[in-house]
Amino acid sequence: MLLALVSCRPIQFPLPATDRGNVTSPLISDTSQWQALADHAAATAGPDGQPSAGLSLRELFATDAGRADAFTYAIADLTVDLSKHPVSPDTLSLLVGLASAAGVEAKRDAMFGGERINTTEDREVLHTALRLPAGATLEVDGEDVVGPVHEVLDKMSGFADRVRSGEWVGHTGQRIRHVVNIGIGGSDLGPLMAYRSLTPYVHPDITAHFVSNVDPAQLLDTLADLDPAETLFIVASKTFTTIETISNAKSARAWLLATLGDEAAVARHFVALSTNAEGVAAFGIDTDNMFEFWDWVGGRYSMDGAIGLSLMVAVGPDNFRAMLDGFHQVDTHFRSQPLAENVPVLMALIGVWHRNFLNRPTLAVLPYCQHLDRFPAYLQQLDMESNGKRVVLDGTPVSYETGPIVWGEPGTNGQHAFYQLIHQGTTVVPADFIGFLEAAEDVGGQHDLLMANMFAQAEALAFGKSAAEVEADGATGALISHRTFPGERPSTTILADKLTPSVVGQLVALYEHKVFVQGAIWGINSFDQWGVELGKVLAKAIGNELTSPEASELTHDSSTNALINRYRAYHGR
Ligand code: G6Q
Repeated sequence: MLLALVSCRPIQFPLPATDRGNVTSPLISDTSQWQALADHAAATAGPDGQPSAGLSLRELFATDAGRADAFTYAIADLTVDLSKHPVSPDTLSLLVGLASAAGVEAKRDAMFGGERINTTEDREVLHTALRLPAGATLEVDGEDVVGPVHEVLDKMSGFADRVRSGEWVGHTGQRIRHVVNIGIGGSDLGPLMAYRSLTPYVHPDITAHFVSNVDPAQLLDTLADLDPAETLFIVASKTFTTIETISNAKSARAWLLATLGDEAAVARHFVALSTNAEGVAAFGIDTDNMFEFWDWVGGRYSMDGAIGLSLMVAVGPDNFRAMLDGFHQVDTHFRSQPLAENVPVLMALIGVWHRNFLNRPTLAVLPYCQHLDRFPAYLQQLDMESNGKRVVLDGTPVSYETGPIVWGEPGTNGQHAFYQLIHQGTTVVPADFIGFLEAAEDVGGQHDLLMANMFAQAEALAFGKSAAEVEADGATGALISHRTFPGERPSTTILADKLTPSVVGQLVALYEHKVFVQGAIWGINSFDQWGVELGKVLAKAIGNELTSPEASELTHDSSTNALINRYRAYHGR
C-alpha cells in the first residue's frame, strides 16, 4: 500500500551547489559536477572533438571483453544495452554525480508524492497515479486519487465491453464497428501509437480511426468508407476547447445527423473524454457518456487514463490493464532503484552526455517493428514538448542545451533513406534501436531478416569500416575515403521478447521517466507547454482576418499581411 500525504506548500528543491563563492545559482552548469564532466569530455576528446583517448567505442570494446554484459540492464521485460555509447565506468559515475547534484531523487519523489512540481501551472504531475493498482492509496490535499482513477477505469471497462460485445448499439440498432477518436496532440498520439502497436490484439469486428488535423481532408478521408449507423465518435479533449478537435467533432456530428436525421442519435454515437464537463454538455454530449480525468494529468501523459478509451475498446479492458501493469512495473523500478542502476536515469544521463558535453543535437528512434511506426512521433511530443524549454524554474535562462530533436522511422525503411547521414554524415546522431525476439506475426522467416538488419546497423554504426578494410576489399584512390565508415556512432539497443500490451506500457514509462530525469537535471519545467498554448491563440485572430467580409487594417509584419491578403483576394473577400 502506498500512502503519501501531501500538502500544497511551494516546492523547495535543493539548488545546485555552486563554485562561485556564496552565490547560489539555479543552473546545473554552475556545479562542480557539471565542470567535472566538461573536463572529462575535454580530456578524452580527439583532435576532431569526438571521444577518443579511452572513450572510443573500438577501444572500449577491445579492452573490456565483458563490456556488453556490464552495460546491459534489465527493467521489467526490457533489456537495455547501453554498451555502444562512449562512456567508461568513470564517465557513468561522474554522470550519476550530476544527477545527485541536480536533486533527481528528491524531484522524482516529489512527483510521485503529488507535489505541485508543474510550478507554472501550479499543478501536481501524477500520471503515475493512473497506473497504481487498485487498493493503493495516494492522497493529494487530503483526497485519495487512486479510488477515482479506478472508478473511471471500471466505467471505461464497462463501456468498452458493451461496445465490443455488441450490447451498445447505434441509434438504428446496429452494432458499432468503427470507433473514431477525435483529438489532437496528447489526446491523439498516445492512443494512436498504442493501437497500432497492439494490432494483433484488436477485436476482429472493430476498427479504430484517429482524426486530429483540422485539415478537413483527414476527417473526410476517414469518414469516406464509414457507415454512420455503425460509427462511434470519441471526442478526446482535456480542455474541450481545442479548436481542431471541436471543429472536427462538429463536422462529424453534422455528417452523422445528415444520415441518421435525429438529434437523439448523438447520445448513441458520441462520447467524450475530458476534464471539462461543462464544455462537454455544451457540445451536446450527455455527461453520463463522459469519461473523466484530472488537471494533474498532462495531455502527453494521458494515454493510460480516459484518453485511452479508443484503445481499450479496440484491444479490450484486460489488455489495457496489462498495459497499465507494464507502466507500473517501470514506475516501481524508477522509484526504487539507486541512480547507478536505474535504467531511465542511465538513459537520461547518457542523453545529457551526448547533448551537453559532446554537442549532439538529435536523437533518432528506430523501431525494428512496423507496429511501432508511430512510436517516434509519440516520443517526439513526449520529449520535445516536455523538454523544449529555455529557462529554469525561477525563470533564469539556461546556459546550456536542453531537449534534443527527436525523430525516426521504423527500420528497415530508414536504412534505404536517411541512414546514410547517420553512417557517414558530419553530424553524429545517437540512436535508439528497439526490437523484439519474436514477431507479432511472421511470414517466410522475415522476422529473422528484420532483426539481422537491426543488429547489423548498430554494429556498423559503432565500429564502421576502416580505410585499411576498404582497401583490402579492393578499393583504390578516392574510392577508399568514400567507402570508409568512421564508426563511433553511438546507439542504445532495447530488446523485449514480444510487443505485448505490458511491453507497450513499459516502453512508454521508460521514456517518460527518461524525459523527466533530463528535465530535472536541466532544472526546467517538463510539464508545461506555453509554445503549444501560443499556437492555440495565434490562429484565432488570423482566422477572423481570413474570413471576415469586411477588410480591416492588418497590423502584422509585411510578409504576414501579404499572405493574408493573397488568401482573401483568392476567395474574393
Ligand atoms: C500535451 C499538450 C497538447 C494537448 C493538445 C490537445 O501535453 O498539452 O498536445 O494534448 O493541445 O489538448 P486538449 O486535450 O485540451 O484538446
